[in-house]
Amino acid sequence: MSDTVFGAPIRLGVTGLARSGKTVFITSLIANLLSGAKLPQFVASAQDRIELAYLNPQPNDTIARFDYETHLAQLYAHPPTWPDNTKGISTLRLTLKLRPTGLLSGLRGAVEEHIDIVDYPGEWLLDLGLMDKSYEEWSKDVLHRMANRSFGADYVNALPAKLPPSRRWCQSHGLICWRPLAQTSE
Ligand SMILES: Nc1nc2c(ncn2[C@@H]2O[C@H](COP(=O)(O)OP(=O)(O)OP(=O)(O)O)[C@@H](O)[C@H]2O)c(=O)[nH]1
Ligand SMILES: [Mg+2]
Repeated sequence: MSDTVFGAPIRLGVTGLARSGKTVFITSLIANLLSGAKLPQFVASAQDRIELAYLNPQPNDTIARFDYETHLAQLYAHPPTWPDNTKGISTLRLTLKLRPTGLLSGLRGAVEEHIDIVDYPGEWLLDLGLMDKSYEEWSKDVLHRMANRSFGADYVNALPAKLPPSRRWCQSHGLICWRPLAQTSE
């Protein structure tokens, strides 16, 4: 962190699949930093350079604020509860006042470093691969992969030659076929 360009906020995206612990981790990280706990893996903390940590208003009002207070209260409640699964993106700005390092550190005052922590629903990760694909391309890829798997081959063989099949055809074969509503043929 001492090597970052001072003044430029750090955007910290916490990533992981759904239910992997992102929201709990972010809540815990913020609580630890605000309470002045020593975090050995965080160099600034291990070197005892954090003079102060505090929450700041967000720079971007169009993105929801990470509801740190509610998540923390849930974890501390009697009985404690885990957060609900995250429905949308949210951010929180944490500001650290850091003692400078280097030769001239004795001459410089503390510097402020903003960290914008981003939380989002883990299931979005699985959707990233869809961003550049049309529905037809995605269907073709899935069916191609299914055909190579023992449990998928029967399903693929049962499908009509013309794809994607109509909802009526799926129902008459006891299959659940999904496609965007706008494109559904009866
Ligand atoms: N024992 C233990 N369980 C945890 C911990 N952190 C998370 N969990 C479990 O993992 C579940 C998911 O945690 P979240 O932080 O909500 O996971 P997430 O990655 O934000 O999930 P999404 O919002 O669905 O993407 C919790 O409901 C707990 O059951 C932890 O530190 N210890
Ligand atoms: Mg979450």
